[in-house]
Amino acid sequence: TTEHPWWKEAAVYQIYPASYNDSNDDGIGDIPGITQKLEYIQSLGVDVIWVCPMYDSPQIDMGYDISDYEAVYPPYGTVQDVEALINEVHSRGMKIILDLVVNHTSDQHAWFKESRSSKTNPKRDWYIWKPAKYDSDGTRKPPNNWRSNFGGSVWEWDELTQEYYLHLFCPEQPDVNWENEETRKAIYQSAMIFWLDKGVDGFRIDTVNMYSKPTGYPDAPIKDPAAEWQEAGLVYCNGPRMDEYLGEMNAILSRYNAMSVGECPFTPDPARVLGYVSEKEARLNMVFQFDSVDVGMGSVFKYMTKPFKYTLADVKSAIGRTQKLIDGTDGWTTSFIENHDQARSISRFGNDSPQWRSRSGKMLAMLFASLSGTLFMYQGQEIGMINIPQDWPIEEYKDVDTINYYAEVGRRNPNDPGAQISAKAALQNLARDHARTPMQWSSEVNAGFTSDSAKPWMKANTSAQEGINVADESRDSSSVLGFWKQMLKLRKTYSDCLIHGGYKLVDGDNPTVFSFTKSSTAGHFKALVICNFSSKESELPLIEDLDAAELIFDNVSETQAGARSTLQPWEGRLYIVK
Ligand code: TEU
Ligand code: CA
Repeated sequence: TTEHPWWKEAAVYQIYPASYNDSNDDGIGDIPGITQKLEYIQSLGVDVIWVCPMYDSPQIDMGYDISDYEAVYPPYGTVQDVEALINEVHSRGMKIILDLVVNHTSDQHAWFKESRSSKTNPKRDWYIWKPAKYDSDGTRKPPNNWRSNFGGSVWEWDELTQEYYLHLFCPEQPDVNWENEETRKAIYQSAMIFWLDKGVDGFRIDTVNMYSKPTGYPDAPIKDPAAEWQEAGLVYCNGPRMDEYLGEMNAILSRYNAMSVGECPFTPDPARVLGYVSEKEARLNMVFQFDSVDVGMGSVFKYMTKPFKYTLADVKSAIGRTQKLIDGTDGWTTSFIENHDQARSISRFGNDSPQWRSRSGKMLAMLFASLSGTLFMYQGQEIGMINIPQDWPIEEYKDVDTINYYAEVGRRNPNDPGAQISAKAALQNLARDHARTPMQWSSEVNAGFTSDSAKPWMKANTSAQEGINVADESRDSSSVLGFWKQMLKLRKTYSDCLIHGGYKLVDGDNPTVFSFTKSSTAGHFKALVICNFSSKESELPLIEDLDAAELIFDNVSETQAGARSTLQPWEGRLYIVK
């Protein structure tokens, strides 16, 4: 057998600290709460945990605004708690990666406080400061028309020093100036080496392609003529010095044999992606491409989905693009459909009605656990968690992106109350909040995330009382949870085709059935996966390989199966073809 680096066959389980497990009943999840659940996590069959930002932070963007890389947000615990978590994970033979957020810091980071204090401060150049532009009538304008990821301009005016600073996300998240070598060294030391020395096994690297900004900061093309600020991701991502910066980071990571997975938005060009993940280029081990999670999103604003529509063909081509990345190349890819920035996959791509949610959740598990690359699962996905109930008022949504978007729609349509109603409908499908409700451990009021009398920071989804919780699903091997465990085992058993194999779409034009094969690298056998993306029966497609295929896994029980030439609603089948 071929030797593979440890991170290729690993299944990674992502944890959102605020919402995982509250060990001291203050309503906020915490690090000791994660440590308490390691036995459960290991029982899933995953190898690595990825912990979302637990660093000290004013929490404007749930910890993606870091005020001190070397401290832990007090409600989550202490540096000692993280050290204990690292040790516990390692003693179980698992690994742990942290979130590395270094495109920006919090505006409360000591570096930014100094930088903004005066134009002559030694750290002035650690962030991106630019003078104003002026209209012919003397109106002050920012340097360009870029829209921030969370709405408004990316430029914030600073009264004290009379300049703008850049923030691709919230104004409280100023972008670091990566052109300054001293700044880069400080980042590497504080955000990376500090934690690598404590034994972490790598990083999920936030917005990894935004560090190098385009020369001259050109305006973005006008996509939305009515808007003041334009979506500019394609302009500011993948700037000219990206490869150089990632080379520097990789030199550090390699010293520790640490893994890296970069978040890579706004990068439609596969050649550019391959440049990041090619083994020879030694930049990143792998990235998260956005093809699959962007399916069904608006092209100007992601929430503009009126009506919320996509076709199975969109799903097929998105998955095809990320799978092709390893086709005859020295690159590596990832398989994922959920994370803390995405609504729940059953609600988006399956059917979350009581009748079909378990079946469609299992089908999605089969699909994504059969794709090549390193597999990433998000907390709650393993029990088939679904979106927030439709009748929750907007006030229950807490994400800054949600709140800003909803307010912006109101501001831009003052005489049209319908605008906010459709904004709410879009958010019901796509808001990041859906991923952030507390993990559902039991059917108790707060889903067992915190005590019944505590007030969780986000309300628990009432689906916990409808059987979607760890306690109930652990007792039932036919649950989504039981299915994921079996699927993760099969993924290892058939790693040659499921993790490393070559992906080939079959019966590509079928509008309701998604079928593909995964050929083992050694070429002896292949896997055939057939998924019915419909709440109706579909005909089993006529696929040549089926003649020699052995059905090894199915999400429909024998009693429900019916005629084998008919696919049941949301049925998923996994065959091995010898
Ligand atoms: O996300 C960056 C990103 O590009 C998006 O997925 C982002 O969520 C979207 O543009 C918002 O509409 C990363 C983190 O995953 C996210 O949680 C942070 O908010 C963001 O970076 C800023 O650090
Ligand atoms: Ca707590």
